[in-house]
Formats: sequence, structure tokens, C-alpha cells
Amino acid sequence: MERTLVIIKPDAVQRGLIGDIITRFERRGLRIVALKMIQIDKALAERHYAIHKGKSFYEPLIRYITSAPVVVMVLEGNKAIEIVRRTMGATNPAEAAPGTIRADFGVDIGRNLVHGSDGAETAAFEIPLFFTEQEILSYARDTDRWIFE
Ligand code: IDP
Ligand code: MG
Repeated sequence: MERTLVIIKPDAVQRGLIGDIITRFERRGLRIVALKMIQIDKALAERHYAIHKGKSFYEPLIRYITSAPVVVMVLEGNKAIEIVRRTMGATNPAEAAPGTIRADFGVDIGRNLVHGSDGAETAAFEIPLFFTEQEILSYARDTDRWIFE
């Protein structure tokens, strides 16, 4: 089954939206297999966002993601990567479809509430930045057969 990294970003934590955002993913049916609250330091932020180094928004992005605590999770499910991306909505909340997290809670691109890995390779790179193998649990839910075919 596919795994993806989700970060509930500092703005969402500050605004009291942790529960609302987790609920969106839980209701979708995705299984939470790892979850913790941390404050990302500069070194971790730079590794996580290395692909954006040199872009105009890179420095503000590093300041934003390290500015306050975040909640990080690994979600699991069939097509988890795509489902998380579609549940989050477009990067810019102004362009995100209504019903998505970024559209329903956000306004500006630099305060877009949530991160989700954008592909299988990215997920495989990002998950070990935040979690050891031991922190990622393998378990079944009694509801799984009603969610996954
Ligand atoms: P994604 O989070 O939807 O995958 P990316 O293009 O990977 O979007 O950008 C990473 C993060 O950088 C975005 O979620 C957003 O917080 C920030 N970002 C991206 N583009 C801009 C921009 O043009 N201005 C300000 N922040 C940006
Ligand atoms: Mg991205």
C-alpha cells in the first residue's frame, strides 16, 4: 500500500486547524501510520525543500516552515499520494478547488496550511527525513475492508 508524508504547517497549527485537517484525511479513509508534533529546524527544512533552493520564495519558505511547531504524519492507502494532493488542493489557495483544505482554509500561497509528497520518489525521500522505520506502525483497522477493495 502507498505511503505519503503530510505536514500540517505552522499557520494551520497556530490557527487551531490541526483537528480539522486530520479529520479530512481520516474521513477520506486514509490510515495514519505515524504522527508527531515537532518544530522543524533550519537543517531539516533545507533538506526537505532542497529542490526549491535558489527560487524566489525559498528563503521565506524556510522561515515559514521553521517559524512554529508543525504536525507531521505518514498516511497510508491505495493511491495515498494522489488522494492527499487532491484533498489538499492546488498550491495557491486562491486557485484551489472549493472543498479542498487549501481553498476552505487559506488565502495566500505562502500560508497554504499543508504539505503532501508530490510523487512516489518524493515520498520515499521525505518520509525518512521525519520518521524512523520504528515510528511507522503496521496495523490493520476493522474498517479497512470497507474502505480498501
Ligand atoms: P506544493 O506544496 O503544492 O507541493 P511546491 O511548488 O512544492 O508546492 O512549493 C512548496 C511550498 O513553497 C508551497 O506549498 C508554498 O508553501 C511555497 N511556495 C511555492 N510557491 C510559492 C510562491 O510563489 N510564493 C510563496 N510561497 C510559495
Ligand atoms: Mg511540493
